Amino acid sequence: MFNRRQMIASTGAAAGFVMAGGTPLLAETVSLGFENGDRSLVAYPGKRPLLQLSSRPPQLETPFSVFNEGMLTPNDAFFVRYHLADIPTEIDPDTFTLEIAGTVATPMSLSLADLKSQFDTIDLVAVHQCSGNSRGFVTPRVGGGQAGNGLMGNARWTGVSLKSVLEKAGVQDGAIQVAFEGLDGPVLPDTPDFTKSLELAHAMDGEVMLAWAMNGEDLPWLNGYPLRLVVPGHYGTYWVKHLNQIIVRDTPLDSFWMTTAYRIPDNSCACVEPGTKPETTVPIARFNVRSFITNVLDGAAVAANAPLALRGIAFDGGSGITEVSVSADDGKTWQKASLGEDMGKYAFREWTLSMPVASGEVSLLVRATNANGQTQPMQAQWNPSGYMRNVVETTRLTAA
Ligand SMILES: Nc1nc2c(c(=O)[nH]1)N[C@H]1C(S)=C(S)[C@@H](COP(=O)(O)O)O[C@H]1N2
Ligand SMILES: [Mo]
Repeated sequence: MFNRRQMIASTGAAAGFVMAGGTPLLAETVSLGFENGDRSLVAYPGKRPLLQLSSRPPQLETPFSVFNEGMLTPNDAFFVRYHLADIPTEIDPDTFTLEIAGTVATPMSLSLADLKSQFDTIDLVAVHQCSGNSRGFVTPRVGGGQAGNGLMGNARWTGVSLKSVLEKAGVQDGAIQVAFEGLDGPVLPDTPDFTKSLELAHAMDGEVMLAWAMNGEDLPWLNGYPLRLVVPGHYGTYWVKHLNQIIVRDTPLDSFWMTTAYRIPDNSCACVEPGTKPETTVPIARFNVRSFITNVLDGAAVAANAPLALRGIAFDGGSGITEVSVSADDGKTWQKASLGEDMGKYAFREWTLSMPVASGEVSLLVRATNANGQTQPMQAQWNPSGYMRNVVETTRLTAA
């Protein structure tokens, strides 16, 4: 383990990220199942070997088998995504401060100890998912990190509500947005710093959190130690890591990361005709509905004409999953799965189903529905950034 003050013993800039006292473990190559989807498993500080999408900045994907380990994604297997390569390598939790400024009555500087002692601690299980999760499966292909289905995870987050902190600072008339910045930054001067904003009402909803713990432990370094924003039900781009600055604004944040990146077509499917550009866009917001089989992987061989035990996960943007069904006949008939423990409307919902499969090549489809009646499309939808993929997943099996 690295000590709390210093994460990395030595990093030559060119060498990138090197674990204290060692070199990254290059164990094996894994195929994610699409063109150019071969990834090395690489171990970073605080992480087991994960699928490396890039090293500068570190982008690590969770191997899909992890989602069969339980409903909470282990900290050492949780995905990692950064935009900018100058990530903090040393943070002293005793001197770290969070600054609250802008359109507030009392600008403040809060230590971790202040946050832990001056506000009510809250706890929430919530899925965290990158907008570009599953982008590697998008056809026609789009630019950006070619990810499999591992840029998601479910954790118990502990911290304080952003509302309670903003109330203490006293939001003033004229405030319309709240902006968030972390300790990481660009390497080149022309690259825009990573900064995001939420509308004031969203920031004040009592659910958006400043979290210091994940699954009962300090945040892993690469997941935003010592403090990050948690925006339940909303895509990961808003979950600012190493959060050290909150600015209440009386004008909309004019940041590349709000006005150009992370925008989706302004329609109900967030989609356009493949290969075309949307006329108008809006900032990406809530997760759509997704479901996966986790215990039987694409390409598996199974026994025919015997009950096949299926298990998986489903989630949505916070209305809650009400139904998961599986079809073995291209969607003509569906069998309802049993839903597992309800860990809250933002969490992974486990499902199980035992169904016999006929011999031969079998395709299993899995589809979830949420409390708003929203479900998953049978045909993949497309947008130029490859965001929000949520087509009904197909698992192909050979039953003999
Ligand atoms: N400071 C900082 N916060 C950030 C980012 C970043 O590049 N820098 N990336 C965002 C994006 S796009 C995602 S998907 C999540 C990834 O969080 P994780 O690395 O903990 O999985 O962090 C978000 N917060
Ligand atoms: Mo992301």
